[in-house]
Amino acid sequence: MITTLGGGVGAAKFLKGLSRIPEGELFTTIVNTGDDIAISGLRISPDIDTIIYRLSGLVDKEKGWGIKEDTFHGLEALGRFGVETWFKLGDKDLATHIYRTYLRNRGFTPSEITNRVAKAFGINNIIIIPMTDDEVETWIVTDEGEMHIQEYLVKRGMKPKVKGISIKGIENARPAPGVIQAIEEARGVIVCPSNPIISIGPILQVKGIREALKRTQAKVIAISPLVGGAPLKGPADKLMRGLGLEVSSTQVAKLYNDFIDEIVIDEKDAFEADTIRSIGIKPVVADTVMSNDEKAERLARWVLERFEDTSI
Ligand code: FO1
Repeated sequence: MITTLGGGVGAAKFLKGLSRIPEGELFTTIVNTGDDIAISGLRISPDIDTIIYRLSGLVDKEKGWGIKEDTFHGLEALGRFGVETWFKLGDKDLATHIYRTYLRNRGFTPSEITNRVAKAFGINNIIIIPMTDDEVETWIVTDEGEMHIQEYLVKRGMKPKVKGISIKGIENARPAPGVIQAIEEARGVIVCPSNPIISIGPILQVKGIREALKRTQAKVIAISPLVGGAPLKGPADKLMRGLGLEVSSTQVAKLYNDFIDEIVIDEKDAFEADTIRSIGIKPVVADTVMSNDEKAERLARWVLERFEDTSI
């Protein structure tokens, strides 16, 4: 079994690549839930939904999230009541949030709900597990005050200056059933090309996950989300800079230093290889830009081959 960790668009693209390998084995993916938010009484799990929509072929590829050709009549109608409509929930997407909220209200856990939603979207070769069943929310501390990650990303368009990050509820978050086992029993572990601060960061802070990654016998390979020293999408650079970190794949390697064996860096960042090697991590260089499903599959195959390579 191969186990992956990730959240959001980069992870979803890579997992789509993995899922296209016909002779592929079973994959488990542990997904960030720090981006979850309640809007108009509905529970939204953006990273889980982004992965499910991408794997099922229904994602809006242009945006990278949401369902393709969705309409927004429900949201418009909600606007009439004066509720906030900055978070663009499409009509088909709304059905997922209504179903998730309905099951939550009936006592189902996030992992049980994720399993049902994934099945309903026809996903059966990848097991998707939320990092925790406990409620966790990532908040960003900015020069304009503290705000939910979605407010920072979507409502404020990443404009406020980042000063820190606060993951609410993380001290008490326990790994969801199957998470630790998936890491311990894996043949290989892949850290997807996701934001190291807000996507992978919260997963690593759930009790016992980082320790399991250090303990596992499996080779752990991370894929840097940076290309040419910048993220393809999203706020990784703003967050890293705001936390006083350098924006580079070397820095990503340093953040994972205690549990990864190798890091895949993009061709454009090949010059960082020597520095990465000097901190004790093996750098491997590839074209990491997944501009279509074929390229995602090529990268996924290439990463899987790295598990057969035993050279240092
Ligand atoms: N991202 C936006 O930039 N604008 C939106 O209005 C928006 C709505 C939205 C609704 C459902 C969903 O699952 C994701 C949505 N996203 C939106 C994406 C989301 O903010 C981020 O991609 C992730 O949270 C970061 O991984």
